[in-house]
Amino acid sequence: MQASHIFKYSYKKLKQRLHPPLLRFYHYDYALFTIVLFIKLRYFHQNLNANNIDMNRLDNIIAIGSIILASFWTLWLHGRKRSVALLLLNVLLTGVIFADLVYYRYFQDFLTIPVLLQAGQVGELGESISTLILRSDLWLIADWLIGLTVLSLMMIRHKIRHPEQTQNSRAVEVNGLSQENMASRLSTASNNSAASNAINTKRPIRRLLTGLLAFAIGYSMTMGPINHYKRTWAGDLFVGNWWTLSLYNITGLLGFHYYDGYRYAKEHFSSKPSLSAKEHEEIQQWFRSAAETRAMDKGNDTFSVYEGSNVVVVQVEALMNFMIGKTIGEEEITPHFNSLMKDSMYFANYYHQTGQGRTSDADFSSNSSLHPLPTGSVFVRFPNHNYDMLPAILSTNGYETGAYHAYEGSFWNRNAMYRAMGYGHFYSKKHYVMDEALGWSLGDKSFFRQSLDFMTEGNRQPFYSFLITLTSHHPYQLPAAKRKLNVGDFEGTIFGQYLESVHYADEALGQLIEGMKQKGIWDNTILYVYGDHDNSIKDKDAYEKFLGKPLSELDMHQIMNQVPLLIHLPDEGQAGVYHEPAGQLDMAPSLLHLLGIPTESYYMMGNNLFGSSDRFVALRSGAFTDGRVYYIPSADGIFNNGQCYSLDTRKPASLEQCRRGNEEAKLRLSISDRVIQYNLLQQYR
Ligand code: GP9
Ligand code: MN
Repeated sequence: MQASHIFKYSYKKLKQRLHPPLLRFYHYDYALFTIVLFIKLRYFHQNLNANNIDMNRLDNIIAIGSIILASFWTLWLHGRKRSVALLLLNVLLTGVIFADLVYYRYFQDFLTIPVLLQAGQVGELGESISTLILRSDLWLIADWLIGLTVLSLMMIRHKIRHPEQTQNSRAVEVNGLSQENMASRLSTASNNSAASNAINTKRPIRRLLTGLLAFAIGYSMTMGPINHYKRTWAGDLFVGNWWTLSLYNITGLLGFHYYDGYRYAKEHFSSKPSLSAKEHEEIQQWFRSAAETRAMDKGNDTFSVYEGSNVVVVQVEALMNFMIGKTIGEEEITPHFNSLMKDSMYFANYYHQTGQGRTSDADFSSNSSLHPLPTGSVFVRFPNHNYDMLPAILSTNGYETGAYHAYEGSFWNRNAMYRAMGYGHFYSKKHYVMDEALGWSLGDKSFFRQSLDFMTEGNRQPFYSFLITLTSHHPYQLPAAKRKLNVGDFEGTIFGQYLESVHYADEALGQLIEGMKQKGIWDNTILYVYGDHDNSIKDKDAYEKFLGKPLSELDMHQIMNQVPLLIHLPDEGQAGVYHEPAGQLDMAPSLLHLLGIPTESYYMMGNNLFGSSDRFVALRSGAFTDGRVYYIPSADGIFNNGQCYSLDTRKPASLEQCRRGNEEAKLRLSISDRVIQYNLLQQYR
């Protein structure tokens, strides 16, 4: 007898047994499915070993709600069809849970649609897959094993009890009778009560209502607690900081996947008005003229002077410009940076151009020479769109490329984004030995030492290494043993702690330079060091006290938006202080210029710091400077409500002097936004 017939028969038998007098609930299979999936989600959670993430009562409710949301539609199906649908759904969801678990063990991240669409990201698991699957994972399919055993036992028992039916079934198969005939024979064996149940459960309206009711219950169980979290402590989580784990902490695993699907659909399929031919032309024209300007710079004597040099970029967490070269008491805050300045190019008016994506925005802008987005982070929202990225360009020019950051690889979606950016390697927290636990993760000193070992391993040169430090991260609390700066009156304040953290990061930078010299790469490496963004301390009094003078609106705005940039060239060429405005978008075209890699075919918006054209720096807020004026927009975004300053007098100037610059800043920001959101480079290249 065929297994399907046995299944059909056993199903009816089971239903008869479970039916009166015990319960009058027709959906045992549905209840069983929900319980089993819930247990699997709990198993998944326990296996994450994710610090600080508990599954409390509300999270359990969300988990059950999200299972119901995945399965409510099966209640629209009748009897056996429903059971089969639930079985298939069980297999599918178990597959999702298992895939996430394995992926998490490697990347400390969950699978998302962009990751699945990105070739290679999952493939990276290849070699280590066997170490990522544990024997205990068999628990995830324990229900399948039990189910199969029960079914087999039923088949055997049926064969023993009804050998004649088995014979009949063979005869039927031989005679070619349809399965429906077989089913009707078996159903004659059912009793009247089962038949009446079948009539009941066949009622379509009743099934429709049951399904809808389940949907409503599932939706409330899922969204009720999530909305509660959003109202209380997780307000911004769905807007700004999109970190997979923090989202999971709120939504649970299935909820996370629903959200990922919703987010992907919203970004990619929601009807954005399509761009007109005129808009396309305007955008392309802008890039053409920027490329022509850069092409002229090829005649400058700095072009290609450092061809083939290694490049080490250090993006220092929250390193601001206002305390560079300054002392507190008699002590310099950044003695190593200050001493390196003597042999380097120091850009005294360099701006961070970040938005909500903070560190990830600084990284994105510097490497792509495009502006970050007005909301969220490009790393998370559009990791798979096309950009002209410095690591990818350098790797096609024969460079070994690596990103180095001793924190969770999933933070800011770095695992996915760094692959998309064309890095050959991403060294994240799991690659480092935690021999200097400090703040969020590994201290910068050990981070630099180990990163240097990684990048010089095997002597594969030239290399491009992008390092992101972390110790000087908000709230800047160093343990007493690491605090070496006497911050005087600032002792015990967050501003004082910030100075101490920067002092530590500066010492680490000094050790990196020493390490580079010891490894013999100092003389053939361009070192490019800058701060990622401000320190989030907006207390004007603290800055006035530190700098010993009253600060105007213009002073304060520049303080909060300027980060230092230092470029050390292999032969100490071009050393000096540069006052022209510059910004993070300028990194890629400037480095490519020094390396002699033409940039005309690239869609880049930044200045070439080695070019001769006028500078223009637009900040994400819409503020801008061209070195002559500085415009600070008002919160309402209305041009006339903003303030135009003259940088000569440092006094307010007439708005007219800022009007054209304001239009240019808005144009650049909107061109950049459209390039990113519409994936324009895919069309233009
Ligand atoms: C952590 C680092 C810090 O990985 O990116 O991010 P931030 O909070 O500065 O954006
Ligand atoms: Mn940062």
